[in-house]
Formats: sequence, structure tokens, C-alpha cells
Amino acid sequence: MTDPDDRHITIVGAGLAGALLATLLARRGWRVDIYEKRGDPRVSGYAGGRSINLALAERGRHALRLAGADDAVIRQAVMMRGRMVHAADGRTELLRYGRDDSEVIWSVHRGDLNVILLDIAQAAGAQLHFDRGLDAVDFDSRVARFREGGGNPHHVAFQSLVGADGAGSALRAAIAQRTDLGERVEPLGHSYKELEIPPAPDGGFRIEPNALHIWPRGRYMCIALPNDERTFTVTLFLPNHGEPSFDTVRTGADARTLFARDFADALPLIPRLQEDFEQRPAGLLATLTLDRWHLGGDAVLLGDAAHAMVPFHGQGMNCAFEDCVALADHLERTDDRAVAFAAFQAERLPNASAIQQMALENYLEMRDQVDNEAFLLQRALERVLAERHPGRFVPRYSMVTFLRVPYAIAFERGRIQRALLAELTDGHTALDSIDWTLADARVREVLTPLADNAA
Ligand code: FAD
Ligand code: E1W
Repeated sequence: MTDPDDRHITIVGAGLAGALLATLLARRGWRVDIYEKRGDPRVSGYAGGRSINLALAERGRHALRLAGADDAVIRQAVMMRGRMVHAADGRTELLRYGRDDSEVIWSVHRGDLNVILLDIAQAAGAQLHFDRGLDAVDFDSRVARFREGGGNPHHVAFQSLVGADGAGSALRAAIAQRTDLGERVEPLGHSYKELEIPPAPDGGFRIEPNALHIWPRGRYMCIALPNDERTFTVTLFLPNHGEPSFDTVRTGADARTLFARDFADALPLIPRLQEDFEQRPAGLLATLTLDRWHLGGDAVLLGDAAHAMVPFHGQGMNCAFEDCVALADHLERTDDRAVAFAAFQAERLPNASAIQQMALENYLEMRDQVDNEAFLLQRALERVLAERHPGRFVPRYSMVTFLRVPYAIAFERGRIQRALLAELTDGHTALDSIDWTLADARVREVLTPLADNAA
């Protein structure tokens, strides 16, 4: 047990989750030290190599509200009302995500978001230490060693360590030397590369700003998210092997050829395609699962360090933010860190594995089912049932994106709904032959109303 009057926590990683958790705890009177491998992005500019912008949804916004950061973040964000699907022939269609503009998602710049969170963490009293990468941990004497750019070591005593150091977590590796975490990595077999659409000559957006653009092409695809400086970040997702793949599309000229054939409407919008394709590294995609997230009361992992996922639901950061709120709450409920960490894991691990699974499914759904007859009929029925049974038949995408129903419940209810859609459309080719009395009765039979706290 730690002395309740001297509650101290040492956070590893001042990325998205680390900075938010630091704020939540510092605001509740904790002494917080946070150590970050990279330099201060407010001084040196943002050095993060990964996805330049991210979709922020309700779960993430709720956590930001609790930290007092939501207004500042939304001021710099761009609203996305739906997905704009770009067909191979260049035709586009906007499919709304929600019922109206209260059900939208937001494109936020990773670097700007990180800077806002670091500012509020510091204002809340957290001590920030940059250029300090965790390198080794002595759990017997409770001393962590950080290195300055791989050079000078700094030894730091801790009560408990929190690993918010991302998918390649050094704290996870240190814990794994003491106990078997049951770590499994499932590579997707696909990677991604980021490109850019600059502003139009008049300084405006080159394509519809208030949408997430998708160019689905079967085994591969592009997406584009808007930035507030009138640019778009385009992400090309390709398999590692096969045709086309990162094996066969190697040079900038190869990339141009691929775009000319499959993403023809996007090609003229990306002037630096060849240079950026050659200069930027491809990012790997994988699902990381652990059986355990903590080492007694000495250390705990959250965010990508505990459960990295594929990005196709746009929920990795949102889930990491939800983790922070849950961990801060469990740490308030007891002074026994081992009890708090175990309760945190028990609450969050099933939810993290549910969103990991749903993120994988969303990839297959976007790639494969866009023009499948049976699937389109089920989608149409889903919309009608959602309208006939608000609060009861809620599309899974909406539960994940616009509500805070635990992910595991969204997953389970999604399974029930999918089975019902298959059952009710079986033998039908259009909605006009559906028996609505039967459909309504079946909905009430298999689905309870969603709990109020889910809203
Ligand atoms: P990170 O953001 O990775 O932060 C980890 C921090 O720890 C970094 O600052 C790093 O420098 C630091 N660090 C690393 N090692 C050490 C060390 N040894 N010592 C000290 N510090 C260290 N999520 C969404 O919600 N919406 C999206 O639209 C979305 N799109 C994505 C698109 C792509 C292509 C990818 C790859 C991911 C996407 N994600 C999205 C997921 C999201 O990026 C992650 O889930 C999120 O960044 C996790 O936050 P984190 O704080 O756990 O880790
Ligand atoms: C969202 C990287 C990323 C982020 C996202 C989404 C997608 C596809 C991707 C899921 C989605 C917002 N999605 N599904 N259909 N349209 N969008 O909702 O964040 Cl690839």
C-alpha cells in the first residue's frame, strides 16, 4: 500500500495516452512524472513519424472533456460527416456516419493534439522530462533507468510505472523479463504509406473537407483525412506481398503507375507522390495481445503498449483515452496499486480485445462487401430497423463511434443484430417483401434496450 498522502506515479511515454493520463491524475492531486524518449514537440517540432491525422470519436472526446481539453482540440479539428467513397470510375458517394451532425467524427492532427495535451498536463502540475527513453527497470529496488538519446543514463526511483510507450513498449519488454505476459503479435500482412494533398491554388481544400475519403479496391485501398491547414493526409494500404504489394510497387514511378490505374482521380491531387513514396517509410500493421497488463502494483501497461490494433475502425487512440479514464478511476478507489491495476485489467482487457476484433472485421467489410447484393440488403434493413427501434437496434458502427457502450457489449450486440439481419433477409431480394410485424417482434425478442449509461 502506498501512503495516500504521497501518491506518486511515473508514466513512461508522453504520447497521446501518457499526456492525458498525466493530466487526469495531476488534477486529482497526484504527483506525476512523465518520461518521453523524444524531444519536446513544443520546442523542436513534432517528430512523430506515424499517421499525421487521426479520427477522434465520442469515446475520445468524453475523455478529453474530463481533462478539460475537448474545446481546444475541437477548435483545431475538421468535422467528418461520413465516408466519401471513390469508385474506380471516379464517381463519388457520401454515406453519412450518423443520423445528423450530432453524430460525426473529427479529424485531428496528431502533433497538435499532443501539444495541447502536454500543455494541459504541465498546467495541471505534471513534471515532464523529454529526451529520456526508458532503457531498463530494476523491480527489486524500484529504480528505472532512462537514457538521453541512447547516451547518458538517468536513474529514477518509482512507486509504480505506467507504460504509455506505444506498440514497441520498452516497459512491456522489461516486465516480460520478470513474468510471462502471454504476448502474441498477429501481423496483418499489410503496411501503409502516408502521402499528401496540398491546398488548392486559392488556398482552399482540393476535395470535400467534411468527409473521410475512401478509395476501396478489394485487397488494397487509400483513405484521406482533412487537416485544418486545408491539406489532406492520404494513407495507402497495400499487402506486403502479391500483386500489387509493397514487393511489386517499389519506386515512386511504380506508385504513380498504380495510382494512374486504380486511384486515377487522386493522382493529380498528390504532386509529391513519387518523392514521398520513396522517402517515407512504410508502417507495419499488427494486432498485439497480452494475457496480463500488469506486474503486481509495480507496473501497468495501457494504450498501444497493451493492445495495439489495426487502424480500420479509427479507435486505437479513442480506446487508449478510455483506458486512461478507467485507470485514473481505479487508482482513486483504492490505495493498493496491485488491486487497482488488476481491476483496471479486468475491466479493460475484454473491451480491448473486442475492439481489436471489430477493427479487423471492419477492414474485411470495407474491402470485400461494398458491392455484395446480400450485404447491401442487410445494410438497408439495418437502417430501417435502427429507425424503428431507436435505443434498441443500434448499428454496431454507431455503438462504437457515437456511444460509450463497452466495446465488448457493442461486439456482442453486433453479433446478435447481424444474425437477425441474415435471418430476416433470407430468401428476399428487396425490403418491400419484409414482414415488419415479424421483424419488430424478433427485434424485441433478441435485443434489450441499451442501458442509459451507454449514451
Ligand atoms: P503512442 O501515441 O504511440 O505514444 C507512445 C509515446 O511513447 C511516444 O511519444 C513515444 O515517443 C514514447 N516512447 C516510446 N518508447 C519510449 C521509451 N522507451 N521511453 C519513453 N518514451 C517512449 N486511432 C484512432 O483513434 N483514430 C484513428 O483515426 C487512427 N488512425 C490510425 C492510423 C494509422 C495508420 C495508425 C498506425 C494508427 C492509427 N490510430 C488511430 C491508432 C493510434 O495512433 C494509437 O492507438 C495511439 O497513438 C495510441 O496512443 P499511445 O499513447 O498508446 O501510444
Ligand atoms: C472511421 C485509419 C482509419 C481511421 C478511421 C476509419 C478508417 C476506415 C480508417 C472506419 C470507417 C474513422 N473509420 N469505416 N467506414 N468508414 N470509416 O470511422 O477512423 Cl482506415
